[in-house]
Amino acid sequence: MFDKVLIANRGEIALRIHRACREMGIKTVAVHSTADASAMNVRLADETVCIGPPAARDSYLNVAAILSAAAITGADAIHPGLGFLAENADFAATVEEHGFVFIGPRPEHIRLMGNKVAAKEAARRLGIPTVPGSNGPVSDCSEADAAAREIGYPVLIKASAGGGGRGMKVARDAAELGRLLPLAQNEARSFFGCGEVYLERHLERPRHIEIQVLGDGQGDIIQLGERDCSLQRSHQKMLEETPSPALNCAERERLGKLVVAALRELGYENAGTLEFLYQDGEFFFIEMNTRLQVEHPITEMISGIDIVREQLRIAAGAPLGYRQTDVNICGHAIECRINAEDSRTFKPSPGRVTDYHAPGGLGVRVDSALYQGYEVPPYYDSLISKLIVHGKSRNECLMRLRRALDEYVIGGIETTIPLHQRLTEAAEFIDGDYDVHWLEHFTASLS
Ligand code: MV4
Repeated sequence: MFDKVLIANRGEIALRIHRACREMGIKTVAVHSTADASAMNVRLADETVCIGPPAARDSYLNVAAILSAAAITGADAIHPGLGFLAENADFAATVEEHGFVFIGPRPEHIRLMGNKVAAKEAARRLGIPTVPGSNGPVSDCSEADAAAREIGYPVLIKASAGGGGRGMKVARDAAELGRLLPLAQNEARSFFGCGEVYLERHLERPRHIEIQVLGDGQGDIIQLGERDCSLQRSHQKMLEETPSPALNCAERERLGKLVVAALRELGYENAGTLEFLYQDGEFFFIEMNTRLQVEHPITEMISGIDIVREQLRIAAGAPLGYRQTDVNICGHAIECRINAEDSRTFKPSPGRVTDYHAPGGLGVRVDSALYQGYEVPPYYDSLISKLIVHGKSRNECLMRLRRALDEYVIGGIETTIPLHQRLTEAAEFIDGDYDVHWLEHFTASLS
């Protein structure tokens, strides 16, 4: 096992990775910007290196500074966490070229899944159902309209280099497609540095279902069940749950088997998540994330498997700690993402945390780097805490979640806790009856 790991991230996820390392007897190096000098993950780390000023491009995205910090401290491996450099194939390759282990998938798999057209093509080849679409990029209006007539209107224009919903456009007929195609190409070029776009049939009321996998790189793959991430606002997830209230056992088993067979053939290594749209009993692959995800704790709660520990073991060349038959899914788990934002306007609310009391008790987990007196910096995303609750049934989980939200005190800044409290009282959420658009309407109806 590694002696020392450099954690190239910040906030709650850096602390999450530190905790896994500490439990395994691995020393940690925290790299941080000047804005994060007093962060909890920095305080707890064995060694710390300041890698630059607050702006992420000068610190958390500064590859030369991160590699220097790894060399100076004698780290064996680098965990990229999520966001920042986690899905940058060139970074993964550079880390390895400098003699450090990259704790994540191989660069070629990161690169493959980073291009959404190539990812869909690979999925199709591996027997995973995808959304009917143009099967490749479209470059001009006549080519696009021909593809759209095959697919059937309405169609969705997506960027090949995109993901996460940025720059998507719905076209309901040929005229609208002709108008939106050049716009989408220009936006894709300016957002992602690549103007390539493709078309998909537009699913009107899908749910977002994703499945967590772990691979050893030798063809051994396990899946840890699905997460329902349909509750999003402006393409930001707010609450995730597992199992999905929408799936039955047969559908769940079909999806799990499909995914394991495909990734076995790919020889996938480390943690990954396949994203699907689910509508009318059908799954359609849209993207794969080649990294640890924010919402990984709900899967840990129902499986009892420490996903970050498995990532470290796999990267160190150990076999998977579990076979598929060892994976026992138990109960229900929900995660609320708590942001430093006004719960009505969603305006960021950085500043000093004057009072802090985290909830506890049976089935309650808080993944957060907050503490009383901490100053939430204004430079990064506003996720400050994840409240994760586990129960034997969905109903027990919901009751426990309401109780834990009521106990949680974060004073001095605005947070989205009040929104989560209202959400847990909404009939549609209680009934599990929601699609990817529902939360948008719900939050609009409150203000
Ligand atoms: C779609 C879709 C409907 N039809 N693709 C948005 C984020 C990106 N990962 C995929 N997204 C969507 N793709 C087809 N063919 C609807 C969405 C979508 C969505 C998906 C997941 C979660 C929230 C969403 C909110 C709006 C739209």
